[in-house]
Amino acid sequence: MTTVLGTCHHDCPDSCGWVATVDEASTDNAATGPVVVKLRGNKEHPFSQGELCPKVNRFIDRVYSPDRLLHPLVRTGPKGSGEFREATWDEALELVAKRVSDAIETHGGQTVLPWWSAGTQGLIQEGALHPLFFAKLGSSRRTGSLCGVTASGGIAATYGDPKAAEPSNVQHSDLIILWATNTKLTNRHLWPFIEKARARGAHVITIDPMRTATAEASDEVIQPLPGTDVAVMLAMMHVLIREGLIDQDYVDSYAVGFEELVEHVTDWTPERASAICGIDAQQITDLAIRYGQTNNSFITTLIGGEHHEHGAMLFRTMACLPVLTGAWRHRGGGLSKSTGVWSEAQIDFGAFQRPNLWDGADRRGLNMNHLGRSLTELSDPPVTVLFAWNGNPAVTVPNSDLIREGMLRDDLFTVVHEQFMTDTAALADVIFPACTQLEQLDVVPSWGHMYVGFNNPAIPPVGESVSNTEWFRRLSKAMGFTEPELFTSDSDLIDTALTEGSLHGIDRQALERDGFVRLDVSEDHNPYVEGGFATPSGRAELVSERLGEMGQPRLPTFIAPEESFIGADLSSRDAADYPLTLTTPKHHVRFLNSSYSALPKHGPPEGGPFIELDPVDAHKRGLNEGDNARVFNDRSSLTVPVRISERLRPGLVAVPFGWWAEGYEASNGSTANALTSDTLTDWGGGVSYGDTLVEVAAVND
Ligand SMILES: Nc1nc2c(c(=O)[nH]1)N[C@H]1C(S)=C(S)[C@@H](COP(=O)(O)OP(=O)(O)OC[C@H]3O[C@@H](n4cnc5c(=O)[nH]c(N)nc54)[C@H](O)[C@@H]3O)O[C@H]1N2
Ligand SMILES: Nc1nc2c(c(=O)[nH]1)N[C@H]1C(S)=C(S)[C@@H](COP(=O)(O)OP(=O)(O)OC[C@H]3O[C@@H](n4cnc5c(=O)[nH]c(N)nc54)[C@H](O)[C@@H]3O)O[C@H]1N2
Ligand code: SF4
Ligand SMILES: [Mo]
Repeated sequence: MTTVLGTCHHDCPDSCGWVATVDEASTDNAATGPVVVKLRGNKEHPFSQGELCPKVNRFIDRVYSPDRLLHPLVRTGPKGSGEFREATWDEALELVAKRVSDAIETHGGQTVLPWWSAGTQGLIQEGALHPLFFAKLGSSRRTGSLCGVTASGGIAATYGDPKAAEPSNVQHSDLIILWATNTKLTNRHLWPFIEKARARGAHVITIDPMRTATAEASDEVIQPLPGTDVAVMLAMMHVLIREGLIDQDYVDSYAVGFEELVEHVTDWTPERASAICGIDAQQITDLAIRYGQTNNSFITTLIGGEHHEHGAMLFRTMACLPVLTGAWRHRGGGLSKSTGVWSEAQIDFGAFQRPNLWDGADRRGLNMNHLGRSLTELSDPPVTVLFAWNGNPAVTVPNSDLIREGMLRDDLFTVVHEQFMTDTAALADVIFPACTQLEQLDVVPSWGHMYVGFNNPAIPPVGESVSNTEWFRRLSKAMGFTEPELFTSDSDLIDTALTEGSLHGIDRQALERDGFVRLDVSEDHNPYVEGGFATPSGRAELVSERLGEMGQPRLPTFIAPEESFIGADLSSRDAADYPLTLTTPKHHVRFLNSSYSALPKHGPPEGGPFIELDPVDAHKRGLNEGDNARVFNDRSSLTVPVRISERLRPGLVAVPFGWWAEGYEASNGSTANALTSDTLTDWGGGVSYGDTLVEVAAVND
């Protein structure tokens, strides 16, 4: 037996360190060669501290699942029939090279669309080689983001860049606000740091429209309607000013626009906000006073708030709060969000973009959230080749019936690289088998803490699967490309990003030996103790001329999303076709987005998809617990069992996201995201899953 240090690759803030135990001599598994017999958390890892999670505790089941794709597959039946035959790598590559070359000859390079997500968020397996390969093809470019860029863009509007506090600093705080984040589910290894603060008497408030597991574990819960937080924040500002709770010295020294902001929020009384966000004016006043009276108040947030039409504005406004109270001055004070920007400052992600490989011509950008539109609406040129890997867009991207419609086009050639026959893979023409994190080399930058992880492969690739980088090397060879950069080895790719460019002391040897290293940031580092904002003025911008130039409000401003009843006469709700707001949250402890939902020890114990609604809404529609209901809007319709609870409020319903179509009892390919809105966010290129209206009706059969 040997042990191998690695790091979880999932798109999860915790980036846990792990230890794989490998039986070099095992013969009791279908896989040839060494077998991983145990995977546990690395006790030395300072953030995850030896624990993994209910998803990854069973990662070995995933690696050796009988459903794993182990050989290239070529479609034999009609599109979407799921009928494939095994092919050799050579045959499959040759087919792809021919179809791609023909398409480019007919329509030009931009007919090719690459779509990837963060199935692995490792440095090289997510980021390397594909930029070169698609630049060489002259393809369309993937733009936008499913996750994170809107939040970062919002914070950057106020601070100049998205830098905020190290999340574990929460342990030193006396007032913790978990704002639009479900820590206990999505960021579980941060919770012990919150408990540390609590043991010293810290008060924990969760602000979330849904009474989540995190809300249940908090001291106080505030449930605004989704998409209304900016109104709450403006009223908080009003109260902070009225009650003299501004740190005037901090504001005068390190911010711009205070006078204009004071004027702007004069009318934003808690009563006004209350009418929009549906929480008591007194609750908003109490929140503001508690926030203003606590020196080291700490707001923890991640991504939940960005999935709205005005998601960036939410983060831009939130970033003003710790400036106004001067919380940034104090240990345990400030705000934390994803920490990706810290790794980006110390690892040279740009090293993977070699601009010399293409002629510098502009290539059209297509937002990844608009995959369905890109496949069904473009003509100049149409998308006739889709490469999809490292993600499951047929399930995870909004307005997904349109994606399915596009992927069913006979004149579209789709190439997928996957570990499993996902809903996306099932719509492909050619599928290549992908390996898992236990089979590949990588470095894992974290977006939830300050440690960079290393991932040593524990075993060789299972079956004929290959890593993303090896897939691109093989595709480049099949296309007849010869530039040496396209064939860089994994180890050299890592060196490229760690040693070229802007690295500040990430020592690869230490990384490989220990499994992680800390970024060059001290543990008590607080980025804005003495201002130092990255804006042109060097100050936090309560008023932002840059936003004005982008056509956005210069000041924090509440704007109701278009697909909502917010700000509308609520009696109009009764007459509307789609009177209910739908949220489609991450809900299941055994899923990571749509990953794991089809595995037998993960999916079935979660019990299947459902619609959760308030007794008031249920009874209005004659629905009882366990009944089947239809949830529908103009985009799609789903049939799911009813769960009645008081975790939401009247007018707000939830369908958990993550199940593939086969998880629904009756589905012709639709999943929760068939219903969701693909309206883009105000800035940042994200999308507003959370601003979706539906109606729910009993199914009479
Ligand atoms: N178990 C598990 N863990 C995960 C994931 C998973 O799928 N499963 N996914 C990972 C990924 S990719 C990410 S990005 C992170 C996300 O981590 P989080 O941002 O913590 O998670 P979300 O569930 O996206 O959103 C958090 C909460 O925001 C609330 N919310 C939605 N709209 C609003 C609003 O307008 N106002 C307020 N105040 N709250 C709102 C939702 O009800 C939800 O409970 O989690 C990661 N961790
Ligand atoms: N309604 C709704 N929709 C949402 C969200 C929500 O809260 N509600 N959350 C959004 C968020 S925050 C995110 S980040 C996205 C996530 O969306 P996706 O990134 O599409 O997430 P997954 O469904 O986990 O798909 C990852 C896929 O990558 C594959 N994979 C894993 N490792 C590798 C690898 O090394 N190589 C290759 N080729 N494949 C690999 C896995 O098998 C899996 O099928 O979903 C978004 N969609
Ligand atoms: S999914 Fe997240 S919590 Fe689970 S092991 Fe991976 S990094 Fe840790
Ligand atoms: Mo995400």
